[in-house]
Amino acid sequence: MFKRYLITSALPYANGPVHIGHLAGVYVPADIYVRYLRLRKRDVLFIGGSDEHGVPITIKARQENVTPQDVVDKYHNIIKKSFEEFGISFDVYSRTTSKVHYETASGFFRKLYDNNQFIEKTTEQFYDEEVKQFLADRYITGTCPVCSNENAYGDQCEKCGSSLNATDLVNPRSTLSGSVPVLRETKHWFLPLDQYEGFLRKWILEDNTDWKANVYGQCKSWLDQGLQPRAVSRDLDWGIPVPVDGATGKVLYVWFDAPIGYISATKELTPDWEKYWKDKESKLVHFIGKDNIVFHCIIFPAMLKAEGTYILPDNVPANEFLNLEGDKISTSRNWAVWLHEYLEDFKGKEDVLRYVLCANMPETKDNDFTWKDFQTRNNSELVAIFGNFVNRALVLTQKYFGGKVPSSAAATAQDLEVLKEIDSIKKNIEDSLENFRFREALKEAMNLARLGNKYLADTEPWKIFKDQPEKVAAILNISLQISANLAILMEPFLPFTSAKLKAMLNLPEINWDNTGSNPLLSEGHQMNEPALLFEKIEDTTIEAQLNKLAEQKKLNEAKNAKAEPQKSNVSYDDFSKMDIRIGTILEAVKVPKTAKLMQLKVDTGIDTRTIVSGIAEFFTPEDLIGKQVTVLVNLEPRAIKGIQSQGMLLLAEDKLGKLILAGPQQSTDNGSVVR
Ligand code: B3M
Ligand code: ZN
Repeated sequence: MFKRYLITSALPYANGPVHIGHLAGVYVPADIYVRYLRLRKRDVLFIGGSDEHGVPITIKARQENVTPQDVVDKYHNIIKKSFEEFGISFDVYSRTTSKVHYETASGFFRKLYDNNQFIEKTTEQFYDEEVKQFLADRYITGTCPVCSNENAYGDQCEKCGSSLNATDLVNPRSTLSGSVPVLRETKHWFLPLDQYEGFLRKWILEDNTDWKANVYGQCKSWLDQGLQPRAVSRDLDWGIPVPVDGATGKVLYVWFDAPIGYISATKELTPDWEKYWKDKESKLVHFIGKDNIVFHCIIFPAMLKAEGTYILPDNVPANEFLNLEGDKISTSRNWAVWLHEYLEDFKGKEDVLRYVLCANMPETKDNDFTWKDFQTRNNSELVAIFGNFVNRALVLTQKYFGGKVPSSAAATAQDLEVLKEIDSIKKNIEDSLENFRFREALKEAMNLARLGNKYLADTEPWKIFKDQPEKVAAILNISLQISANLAILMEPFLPFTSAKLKAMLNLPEINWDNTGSNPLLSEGHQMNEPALLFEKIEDTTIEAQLNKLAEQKKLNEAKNAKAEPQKSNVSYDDFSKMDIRIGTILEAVKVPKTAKLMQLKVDTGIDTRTIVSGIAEFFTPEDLIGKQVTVLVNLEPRAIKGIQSQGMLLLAEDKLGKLILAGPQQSTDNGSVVR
């Protein structure tokens, strides 16, 4: 067994808030694992922080028209706060723009440089002549040479996970100007990964055969393709300057500095950091998503090996991706459930999301999050099983025994059998958690609630109290022992619920190791008033979330929709038959008993006339009165709902079918002819 644990979770780019995909992939499993280790009294540090360098940040800064520093300040704070509220229990949540990180990352580079671990090479790299800038990483896209994904980045294809050099891309394009880039010479420092191939093959393929199949498989395929030297510097103005002479305008590659961020954050946390990073008796585990595997299993270990004084990760339990309602989560398409929004919409229901994301965790394959499943898991698992069981046990104890734990003296062998089952369930949870099988662990923990629920349903203590109060005492005693075990064994998964339950049980401080069939609550122990642990989630709540997504889908479709094709030509004569004028709307009232019709009085400069128009869905009378509009005045008059309409307003219809008042740019005399 290891003496201590160092648990890291991928540093999210501070270019946007975090969403359920990040949570299910990285932070929920990491937090469960860490909470479990803490409960077992292991020496553990949980490291997190924001990744604040690299092109993802500068791209966002350009989009928002602010500085990169503004971007990282904004999102670092949003991310940090929402992690806290969601109960992700970091020992430190740092950031890679911190002073200690600059020093640590520079020092790391400098040591490798001084020991001649880099190759200094002048190579040709893509350059955008329009914006006069080298195109690092995400500044360039093109077709992935491995999987033909047309939107691969200069350093990585997110579709197949390949790590790329920009010059590998087919049909490269600048994301800054859209132009075809040219090649220009520039000097950079390369980590000769090819020289580490032998070491990596042995370390991963022979010594780490216990890694998850998805992780091991990806590593093997990279190693089998052969490793190339990787540039660890970039021509960018945002990042940690390359700490050597003659490197003006060059910064460390973000994937060089970011993993060192784990070390910097540990330094920030404790002066004892070296114990965790350099002692063979420490177990280092990286929680990441599958798109980060190459960086954590190949490149960072090679860096650590080159440096020479650090331990290597013992495991890298990467998860696959979570989809949302059958579609890939995407920040640019805003197709996501954002954590900070969830926390607003579902106050006090942090554990529901933790539960659903764990139950549905993409451990071995991509999985789908749906709001319907979220509701079902809440209503028919958390409420109907866990909540219902605990509530019945506590309410009945309150009712029959004034909230004092009753005597188990009358327990039969059968009753005690139920208690015994806790031991095997606990053992299963431990085995699953130690091996990063979180879904299975949660299922086992829920089995304990199921066991209790079934026990009460089978014994029906509410029916026999009058005749057999001692028997009821024993049943409730056992049910309360199960509840107390649930309070501890569920804590890694549902920390907020566990705290509530502990308070209701008035549970003394109990270690994980004391849980099991030995009673946790002694006879006569006074408990507090029970309250519901979970509440039902109504259809309307789910519909609101689904509507929000449907709106987003519409917007995305509209963004992609092309403008209507041009109609066939008309002669000038035909056109000049139309008499189009500028007019002012004087009055507007909705036509009663219709949804769409508005009756308008318009000053056309020629006269004041009535026009009936199908615009009431989009405007209130106040939006219209006093506005100048374009009017087709010689349209054949006709009666609409019994009102004589003389002419037609000309409005623009956007891609979503919404009408827009698009009148003259400048106010002018009514009656002015439009031609
Ligand atoms: N920021 C990539 C990501 O957010 C990257 C992880 C760094 S971990 C050292 O997926
Ligand atoms: Zn690819």
